[in-house]
Formats: sequence, structure tokens, C-alpha cells
Amino acid sequence: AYPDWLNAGVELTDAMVARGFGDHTALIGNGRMRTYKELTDWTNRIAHALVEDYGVKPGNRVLIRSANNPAMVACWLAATKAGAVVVNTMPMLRAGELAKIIDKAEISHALCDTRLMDELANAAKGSRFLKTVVGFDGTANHDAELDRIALSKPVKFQAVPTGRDDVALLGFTSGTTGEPKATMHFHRDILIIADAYAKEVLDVQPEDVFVGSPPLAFTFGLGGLAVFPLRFGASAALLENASPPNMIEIIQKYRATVCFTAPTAYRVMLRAMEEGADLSSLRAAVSAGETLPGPVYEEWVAKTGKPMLDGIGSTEMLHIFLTNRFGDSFPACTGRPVTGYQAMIMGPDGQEMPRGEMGRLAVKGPVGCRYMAAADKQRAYVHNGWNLTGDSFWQDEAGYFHFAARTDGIIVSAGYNIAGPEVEAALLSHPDVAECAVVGAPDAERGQIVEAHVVLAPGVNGDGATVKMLQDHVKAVIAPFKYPRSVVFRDALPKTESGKIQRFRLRDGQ
Ligand code: 3SK
Repeated sequence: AYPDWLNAGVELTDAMVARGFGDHTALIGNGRMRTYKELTDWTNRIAHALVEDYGVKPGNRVLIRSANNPAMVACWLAATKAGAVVVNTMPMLRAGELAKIIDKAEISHALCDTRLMDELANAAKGSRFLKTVVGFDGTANHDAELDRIALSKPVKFQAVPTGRDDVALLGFTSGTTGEPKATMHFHRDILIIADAYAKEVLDVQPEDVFVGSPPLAFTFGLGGLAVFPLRFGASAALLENASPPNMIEIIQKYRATVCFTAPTAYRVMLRAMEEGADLSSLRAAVSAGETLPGPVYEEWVAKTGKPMLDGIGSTEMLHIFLTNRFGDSFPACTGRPVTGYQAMIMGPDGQEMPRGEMGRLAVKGPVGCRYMAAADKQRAYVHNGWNLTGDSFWQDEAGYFHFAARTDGIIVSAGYNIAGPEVEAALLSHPDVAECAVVGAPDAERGQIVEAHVVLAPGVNGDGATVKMLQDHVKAVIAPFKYPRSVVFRDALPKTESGKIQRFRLRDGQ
């Protein structure tokens, strides 16, 4: 039960100071540690600046663009306290991708790490909605416009009295077509994910130190690296570049206890353990974002003596809803629903499938799935409160859920969801590409990689230099992580009689 009036930003800062965590470390990043009191004061000063100097009003949509650092968390919490609806975005996004989000979410204000300003400035040019772009300094220097103004403000701020069911956060998913779609999350939802998953499954304690790789812009990262630690008085170490070696360094330095990342990174960490990396401080290794292969789970258990907690969540449902647990986890198994959530395998008729049979995973839970301004999506993906996911699963006799396949053609590579059509559009914007089709190809390291099948324009040579040129082109047009790691040149693409590209043939290696 949550009170009618609730502000998630206040609950994660001022309320924690009131509960006695003021001197406890909240955030570590860019070489500095911030206590809960310092974080609270910082967010209150920024909130003053947003309201008084930049005219942020309750309900305004505020975009934040940054890598994972304490300043990004402070901006998110401050905007939330000011009653804004926040859209956190990844630093890799290019102007075209940002422009779509700005338009869809009707963003009025943007807070941007000054190091990432160029693409945002381009996206803002000519926008009907975005009129105020403010720079902050994501480094430890805190020497940009927003930082300077905030410094002149009081450390107390009367947060906007938001209702528990007021929208606080928009989570964007790329969807199958690459057209971004927003899902709406209430102030209450932000706390629910902590009070459900993080409490029940991780049993977070103030002594815990969290580390991980998912961007805060992805709700997996926002939950795992900000909401969960802050809700329970624990600490989060934030890394702008969360490569496995950097994560290992931080785990060793701060004796981190909880890690959130994808199997690709855990694989690299396992190899590093053979070279002497000390990961013994980790009590919880949470794996999500892509399927956890059984052998990776088994090797982790063998090397650490602890389970790896495989989970699945979604931006639509905000965070993890199916999970393995300490003392109740198995390889190649995603466990059972988090307490308060229900899951079932739905057949094409909308009815639950018998145990052992594969079907679409549907979930229902306290956070709900609400698409913004997309009634068609809501009708297609939410039936009687059940959110139809993009994954096929089967449930065993004991009630545990097992992943089978994606149902929607999304390519999941090293934890990133990539829509093939978006990569196709980027490739087709190059004059040397006549036709193309993009599919996911199996890959031992990344689970899947983006594979582009390309028919070149007449007279263009398909050699190594062309591959590199097309890869660079994609990286320049859309977020670089979406580039095709494999490019196959073809004389023609397989098509049906009516001219539809048969991507399944390409997936089958035909
Ligand atoms: O499993 C995922 O991909 C996911 C997505 C959003 C939020 C949380 C998770 C684990």
C-alpha cells in the first residue's frame, strides 16, 4: 500500500535522510563518493533551478541525456521532484533517434551532459516541442550552466505533491519496427519494483554495493543501479564505461556485492577470474537482458559457489517479473514470477497452454503495461491486464519457466534490443545499397549479432573495404551498437511471389 500522494524522487533521497541514512554513501562515480545527504541537497538545488530558472512545470516532459554517472541520477531525481515526466536516454543515440523521442514524448526541456551536446542540439533544431536545452557537467568538476545555477540555490525543496498514480517516467522501447514507443510508469511503480523484486529476491541491505553495465536510460539499469540501492540505503558505483575490466576493477576496489549485467559480460568475467580477478565479494550476480546460456550459469556456480540469478523483465513492465532465486535456481531456467506478479504461457486462443507446451509468455503485475498514445499497441499487447511479451517460453511441471525464442524478430545482442528494420533503413540510406535485409545470427559471445544481407548497387564491389564503409555508415546514422557485425553480399534476396523478403531463409542460412 502506498499513500495517495507520493513522489518517487523524495522517497529515494529526503526520506532516506529522514530514516537515518544521511551519512551513508549513496553514489560512487567519477572518482567521488556522495552520501545520501549530499545527494539529497544536490537534487533539491537542481530542482529549484529547474522550476525557477528554466520554468519546468508539473507534467512537463524532460529528457535527460548522459552516460551512467551521479549527475545523471541527480538530474533524474530532481526533475522527478519537480513533478516532471522524465525520459532518460542513452548517450549513444544519434540526432535522428533523439528527434523521434522528442517528438513522440513532446519533450519541452532537455538536460544534457555537455560532452554529449552536439547530437542533441541537432535533434532540437526546428523541434516543435523542445525549447530549453540545459547543459550539466557529468564529470566530478560540476562546472556547467545547470551546476552553477544549482549551486546558488537552497538545499531544501518543497517537492511537487504528485499522486502515486501520476506518470513519472516514460520508458522507450524500439519495438519491432524501430519506431520508438513510450510506456508510462507512475511514481508508485518506481517504488514497487524495489519493494517487490529487490526486496524479495535480492533482500538488499544498506551494506550492499551495486555495480553493473546497463545504461540508466534502460529501465533494467535505472532499477538495478539507482532505484534498488537508493530504496534500501545501499550504495551504487556508476561507470560511464562499464566494460567488464572496468566493472571488475570497481568490484575489487569497493568490494561490490550485487552486479547487474548481461551474460556476455559474465562470460568475460569468468575468463578474467582465470587470470586472477577477485569477484568473491559478489553475493548476487543478476543476469538479464538476454538469455543466460546453461553453461555460463554452470561455470559461474562452479567458480563462485553462488547461483547466478537469471531474470527477465521488460521496459513495458519496468523491471524483472520472472526470476531465479537464491536456493531455487537452475541452469537454462528463468524461475518463477516475482511475488505479486503472475505469468502464464498463452496459446493463440488467449488460453493458458498445458505444461510443457511452448507459447507466448504473458505477465500481469502491480506495475501494469501502459503504452502512451498508442491505443492500437495497447489493444494488441494487453489483454485483460495480461501483457503479451515478445518471448516464447514453456512452463515445466513444477511451475518453472524456460525461455524458447523471441516471437517478434527483435535481435538481442549482448543485452541490447535491436530492431532489424531500423538497421535496414540506415543501410538503405547509403547510395551503394540497392536492397538489404537484417537478421539476428547466433553468436557464442553476444548471443546474437546483427547480420546484414546486402545487394549492392550496380558496379559496387563487395569487398572488405565496402563492409567497413557500410558499418561506419550505420554507426554514423544510428546508435553505434546497432551496426551489423556481419555483412553478407548477395546477388538477390530470397522473396515470396508477392515480393516479400523471406528473412526466415536468411536466418536458416539459405
Ligand atoms: O529482461 C530485460 O530485458 C529487462 C528489460 C527491462 C527492464 C528490466 C529487464 C530485466
